[in-house]
Amino acid sequence: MGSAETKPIGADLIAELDRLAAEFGAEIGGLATEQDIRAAQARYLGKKGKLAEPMKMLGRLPAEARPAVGEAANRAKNAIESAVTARLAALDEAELAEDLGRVVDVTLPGRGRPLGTLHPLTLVRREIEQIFLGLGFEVRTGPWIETEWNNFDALNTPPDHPARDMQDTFFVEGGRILRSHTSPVQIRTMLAGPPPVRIIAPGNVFRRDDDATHTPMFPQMEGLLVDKQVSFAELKGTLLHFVHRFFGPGLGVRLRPSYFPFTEPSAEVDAACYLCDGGRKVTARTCRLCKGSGWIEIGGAGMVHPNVFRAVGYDPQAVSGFAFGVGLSRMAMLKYGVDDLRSFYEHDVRFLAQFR
Ligand code: 2NM
Repeated sequence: MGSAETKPIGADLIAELDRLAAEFGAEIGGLATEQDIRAAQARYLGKKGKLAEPMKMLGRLPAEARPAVGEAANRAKNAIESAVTARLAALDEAELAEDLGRVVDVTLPGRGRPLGTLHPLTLVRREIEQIFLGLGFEVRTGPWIETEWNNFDALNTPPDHPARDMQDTFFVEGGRILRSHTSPVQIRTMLAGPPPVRIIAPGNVFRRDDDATHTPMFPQMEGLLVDKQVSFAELKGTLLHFVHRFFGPGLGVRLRPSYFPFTEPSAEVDAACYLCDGGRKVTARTCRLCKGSGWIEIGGAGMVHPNVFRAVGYDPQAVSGFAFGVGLSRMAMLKYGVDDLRSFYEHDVRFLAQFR
């Protein structure tokens, strides 16, 4: 009969198993992802995979044929599994090699870490503090929430004064108010000890104003000097020194008669416009800063009213003193050429970064 009858039982199965292992080996070389490799593995070794049928037939063989076929089955399974492991390892290596081969330019500059800046109002406050510290003044601060007495009564400001109206001042619980100027710091300082007094009081103050040129909170700086025989000339000399240090040497200071309840006489303080110097540098008529007047209002000042001294227990016959106040936002606008007050409170970093 034919040669097939002389072949040992199971030889066809062994050949089929070896053929499947070889077929898998050829297929896996073309697979490039772990997902594809696992899918191929399942197509051969899975429950309904290509090796399932020969394995089923193994069980039906006579006992003496099983060892050889079983060995072939194990050989095929092992071959497929090692091919999977080897192919996955090769893919890993290729990926690593690609990463290592990528060019890294170690000479590129590092990514910058943006630095913060001091707020322009802080810069102006510190600069003015330094000027007055140089004249022997001390820096004093006090609370924002004040008594009406410290903010008004002690400052010769009568109960019917319009500043004491709800329209102008913030009233808070317990009969207290938000201070409308830093003068209560001067009152506290005088109450705390005898003359001489040389202080400046920087800090935020509050008024019921909110429009293009007024914010309900704004920073102020007031000054007070009390001693024997303090004169108006010393007030003007102090303001002149301050303006020269802050805006530039040689600029004039002009005092215009005015009225404050807590000083007598009182004055509005103008500095000569530092852009046109009172019209001497460019045509005063065209100066954008002072609008051609040649002068810029920077604050108020005066000789401390005797009633203020009486309120704090100082003898107005024995001592005299001067006081002044400036708005720090106005000083910052003039110094840095800022044209809109609201820039100081919007916290736009493009604005703030210009003051580093
Ligand atoms: C100003 C203008 C004029 C002032 C007066 C006092 C005190 F407490 F001594 F009476 N402190 N500050 C004063 C005087 C403030 O600001 C425009």
